[in-house]
Amino acid sequence: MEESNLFIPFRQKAYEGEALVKRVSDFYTFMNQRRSLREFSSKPVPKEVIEKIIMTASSAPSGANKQPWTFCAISNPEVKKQIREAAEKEEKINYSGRMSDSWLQDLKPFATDEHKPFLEIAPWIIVVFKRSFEVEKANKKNNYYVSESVGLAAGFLLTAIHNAGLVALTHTPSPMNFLVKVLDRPKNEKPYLLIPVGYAPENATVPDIKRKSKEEVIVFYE
Ligand code: IYR
Repeated sequence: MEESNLFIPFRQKAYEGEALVKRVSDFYTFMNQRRSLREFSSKPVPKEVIEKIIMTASSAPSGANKQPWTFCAISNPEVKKQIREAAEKEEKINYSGRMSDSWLQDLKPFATDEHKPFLEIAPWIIVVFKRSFEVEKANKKNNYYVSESVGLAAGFLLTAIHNAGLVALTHTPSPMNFLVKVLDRPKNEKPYLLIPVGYAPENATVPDIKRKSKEEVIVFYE
């Protein structure tokens, strides 16, 4: 990737007035329909779809444009099985003592437990890795604002998945180090999020949770 000081014209369509208000309202309505699912159909999703979704994620802003991320996309049943088994092993320990009582209480509405069958059922698992440094000619070069950058890319990823009419779960089996081994990742990569992706199954249900109101989340200083 070559960097240069060249500036090029910025092109983006702009909107005003009613068209602007309609556009942001429609997008809010669309995005507000996004939900995390813990059940998936096994219906296949083409590789080129996953590839394009990941490239959308990779268009996110990042510290000094270092793009400090790697996305591993897994459809191989044997690898998915290994991930499920390792994740369930950690989660069993979490649910039987590693998580506090108040944490378990907070999770009640989501009816989660240590069983993660969706890790084998979903046609794809995307594992997002953060790259805290790069190795250039045997020299370590730190990346900048790595967690912020990868978080932004993960947000873009979820948006692209939703736009595709697919569903996902932002899953964090903890600890996630087993993913480095299972996926044979280099030393500069740390697992950040594990995201099963696929179609929603028929008759899927989701917890009846509420999103905060604008009064709760916005403070204007006019
Ligand atoms: N990682 C566990 C527990 C869990 C934690 C939070 I915070 C959630 O929002 C959901 C689950 C699990 O995946 O079951």
